[in-house]
Amino acid sequence: LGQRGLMVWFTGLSGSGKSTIAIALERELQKRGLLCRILDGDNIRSGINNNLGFSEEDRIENIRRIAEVGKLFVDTGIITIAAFISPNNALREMAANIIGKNDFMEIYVSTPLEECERRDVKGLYAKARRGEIKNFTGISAPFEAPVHPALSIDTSKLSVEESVAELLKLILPKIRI
Ligand code: GGZ
Repeated sequence: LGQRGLMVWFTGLSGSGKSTIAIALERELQKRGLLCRILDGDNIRSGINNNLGFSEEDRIENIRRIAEVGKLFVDTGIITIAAFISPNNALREMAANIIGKNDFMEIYVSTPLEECERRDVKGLYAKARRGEIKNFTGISAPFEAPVHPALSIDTSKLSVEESVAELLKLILPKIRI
């Protein structure tokens, strides 16, 4: 295959830019002939995890299954990009332990809550403020910032292109065999 597998794990609030950066990163990796795969709400919460909601318990099971599936991809040699809120250190620690810490790179998309709420692309923050969505991360459920992420990306300060350039600097040296 000519590459090593790696889990690039994005954590951050809803609307912080995780998926946007993941897609741009995927494009740049593919341009370099590298095999990669995005795991996100669109392909996980709609399928394998369609029986899960947003209680603490369900978020644990959500992340556990994502990590187990992700491990299969990583062990196949695929650069796997996960974009989930994964709102606390214990959840991300569980994912890292399942995948293996050597193959796990934690990226914090640190865009401030005020900016995520200002964007409110899907109108979810407004709904959460009105009480129409319960346990909404950042509003009525906690988000714990990572302690030692490999990289922090604040999309209110950094463009998508700049963010991807920073990511490539970290990722490319790790996946050469
Ligand atoms: C957080 C929620 C919630 C609640 C629905 N809290 O911006 P989005 O819409 O597309 O991304 C959010 C997504 C979060 O799912 P994750 O699997 O990433 O979360 S976790 O890692 O915590 O399990 C949001 C939508 O689902 N959404 N209700 N209550 N986000």
